[in-house]
Amino acid sequence: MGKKFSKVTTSHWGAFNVFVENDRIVKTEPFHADPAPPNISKLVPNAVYHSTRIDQPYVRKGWIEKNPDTARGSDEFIPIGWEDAIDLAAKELNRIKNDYGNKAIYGGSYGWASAGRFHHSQSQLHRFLNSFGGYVSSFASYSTGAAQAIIPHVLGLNFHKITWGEINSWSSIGKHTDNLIIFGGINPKNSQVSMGGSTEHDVSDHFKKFGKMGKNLVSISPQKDDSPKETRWLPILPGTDVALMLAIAYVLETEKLTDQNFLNKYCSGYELFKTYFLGNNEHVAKTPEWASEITGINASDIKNLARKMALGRTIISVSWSLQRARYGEHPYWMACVLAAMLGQIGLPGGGIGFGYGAIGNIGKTAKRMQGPLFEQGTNPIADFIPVSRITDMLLNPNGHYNFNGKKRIYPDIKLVYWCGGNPFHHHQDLNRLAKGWQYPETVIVHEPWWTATAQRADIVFPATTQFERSDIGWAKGDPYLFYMPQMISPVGKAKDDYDIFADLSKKLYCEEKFTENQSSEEWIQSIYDKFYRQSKSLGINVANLETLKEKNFERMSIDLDEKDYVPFKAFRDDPIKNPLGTPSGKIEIYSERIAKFNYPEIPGYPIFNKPHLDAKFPLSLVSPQPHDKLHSQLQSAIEDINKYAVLVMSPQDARKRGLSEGELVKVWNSRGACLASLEIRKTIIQGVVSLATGAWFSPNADGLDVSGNPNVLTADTGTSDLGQGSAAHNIEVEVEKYQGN
Ligand SMILES: Nc1nc2c(c(=O)[nH]1)N[C@H]1C(S)=C(S)[C@@H](COP(=O)(O)OP(=O)(O)OC[C@H]3O[C@@H](n4cnc5c(=O)[nH]c(N)nc54)[C@H](O)[C@@H]3O)O[C@H]1N2
Ligand SMILES: Nc1nc2c(c(=O)[nH]1)N[C@H]1C(S)=C(S)[C@@H](COP(=O)(O)OP(=O)(O)OC[C@H]3O[C@@H](n4cnc5c(=O)[nH]c(N)nc54)[C@H](O)[C@@H]3O)O[C@H]1N2
Ligand SMILES: [Mo]
Repeated sequence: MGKKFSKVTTSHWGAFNVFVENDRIVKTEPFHADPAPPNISKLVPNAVYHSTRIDQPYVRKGWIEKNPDTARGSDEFIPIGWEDAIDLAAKELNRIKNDYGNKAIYGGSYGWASAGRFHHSQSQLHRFLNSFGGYVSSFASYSTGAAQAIIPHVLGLNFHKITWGEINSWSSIGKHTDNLIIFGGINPKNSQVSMGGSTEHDVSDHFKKFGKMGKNLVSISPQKDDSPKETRWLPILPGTDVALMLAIAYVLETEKLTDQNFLNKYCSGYELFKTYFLGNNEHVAKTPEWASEITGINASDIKNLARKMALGRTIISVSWSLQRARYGEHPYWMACVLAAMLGQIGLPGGGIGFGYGAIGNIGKTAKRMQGPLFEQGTNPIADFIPVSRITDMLLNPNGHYNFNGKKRIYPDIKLVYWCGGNPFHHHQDLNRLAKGWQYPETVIVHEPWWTATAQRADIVFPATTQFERSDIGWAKGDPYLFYMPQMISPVGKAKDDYDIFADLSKKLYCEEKFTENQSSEEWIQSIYDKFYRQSKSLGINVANLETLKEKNFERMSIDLDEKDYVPFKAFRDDPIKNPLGTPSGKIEIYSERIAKFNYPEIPGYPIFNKPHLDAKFPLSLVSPQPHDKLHSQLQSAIEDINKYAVLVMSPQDARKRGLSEGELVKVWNSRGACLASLEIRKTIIQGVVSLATGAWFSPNADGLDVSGNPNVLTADTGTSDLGQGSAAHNIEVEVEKYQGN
């Protein structure tokens, strides 16, 4: 590969041109059809050859020497050859299987890895472990754990069916919506990213248009820049949105602005719920004055907002961040209740919307189709954990826990296998994870880079990046199709995940099952052919693989702009013939089923639970997604530009603490401490600080995380016993000037 060329590839943050000279990526340039190309791609040339790339397989010294005085995270690594590494891992997998069974292998392996339909790390690992007899898996995601649990109880359908189906498109909002009431923001910064890629980044453009049309766009969030500048900012303290929503309900009910017909015909339990928010012997009335104290929003602003919402066509948009916090089920449930009170569910441009902006392709109008897929096979082991309960599982083998009405038991895990994720960036309370992580006998990790997780493995396999292999690029909701050509030879001795698993499966006598005697190229051809035939049968014309290889990419004709889909229309038209999948067939404002679970934090209807803030740590920390990268990916290239993570604080809070712009600060609470550089901004509400996710956890000798990872501070509790989702936002902290070197 000595020549000079440029080709297009795609990534989770979209498509870009890659320029190669003498087998080396020299630069990237934006994709011509992307109106707002992310800067993230510019990091690629540095990151791919960065000194943090893993050059060959490694084994942890204390593990191979069976030295109990060593620990993961503070040990040395010994380089070993590929053959020895495969041998070692195969022997270990066999030993664990023989001694404990496959139920002792955790392969949940959460993580985004890279775009590309065949070299999809999760599918690769899961197919391999299925071929080997199975593994303990994980349920739901860090993104939407609580939502996935609560929405089926309230609306009777799978949360993903809303995200990718029962949702108003941007075009429908443009045509029909008067009031877009946004909780937690709709941020073009976040919509840069979508699983598998978003090619035309258009969220800013939609807002420019909506602004010109004079729509009422309200952004209720602790940070002004959570939404585009066309919105009006209503600052709110994190974790208090349900109080605001309850007060809106109070105004709607007491001022007779509810759609009583809708509530009677399509909902169950409103009368019971009313006694909670109107107040009785047991419960205080949820008046605007009551909510004002809690949220920091004026009572008169709350009243005006409620009245305005009842006037025109209204969408209540709730970001995923609101449910990624303790009690995160409630804002989602309460948003459904408010939308039901307004009676616009099932009308064009009305109702609810979850996750606009969180993921670039939400709200796009491209036809939903089945993409090219590398089949994972079936898992003979039924056991799973809610994905973010990993530390609980490792610290409490055979321990009991509640989840969505069931009493469950944690498995006893002896081997952890991770491929394509970075838990030592993404999990909450990393110091606690570091303790749990010592429990298994063996940890195997595939990674291109020496991330915080690779540094805590026993066997480390160096994986190729997406630029070092060919693949197919396709994403839900995106009209583009890519052939992602191999750009460069593998860096160092890296191998594709597929080839690593193929070599392992040979040693483990499950090669037939895993590879079906096909090479990567043959798999790409066969999964593409299947996709090609499926698309044809749906009347969608796509190029065959040979043509796609030549063209590099194509835009499919799958836009549905003209025919705006109206979510929940069938239910609205005939609720008897088309009931919801809830026990009552209706929208459940009160859920008998949830009430029977007997979880104090989530009775049979949505309630406001006070966030547990500690007077010693008066600031509330939010930890949003980074604007300049994807999670923790390309982090080493970022650190070459900005050495420290950035903490955003209000001028009032900075003044109170005598802190100034650009200063190094220590952010801390009872769980940990990290270092960050201070940015003082009027765009954040007083009492709240913001530190983006994505650093590679690096505690120094004093336990201070110098990388600036907010997860040394976050709490490792589930959202509730119902969802057990990750509760990352709204954490109590204090900030002070950093006194060390
Ligand atoms: N405090 C706080 N924490 C959070 C969140 C929050 O809001 N606040 N958000 C959470 C959410 S929503 C998410 S989705 C998670 C994200 O957490 P992760 O998905 O774990 O984050 P990534 O950095 O994308 O991790 C992917 C890893 O895969 C590696 N990789 C890339 N390509 C390949 C490949 O081909 N093969 C292999 N083997 N590896 C590859 C990358 O180098 C990277 O280390 O973080 C969660 N953590
Ligand atoms: N550039 C970039 N984009 C990404 C990603 C990335 O890594 N980089 N990751 C992607 C992934 S995996 C996901 S899941 C999505 C996540 O998308 P979201 O969950 O929507 O995004 P977050 O960035 O976690 O949070 C958005 C904002 O919510 C606000 N917020 C926090 N708590 C509260 C609250 O209690 N009330 C209110 N009203 N607001 C609150 C914070 O100010 C925060 O800035 O983003 C995706 N987009
Ligand atoms: Mo996510």
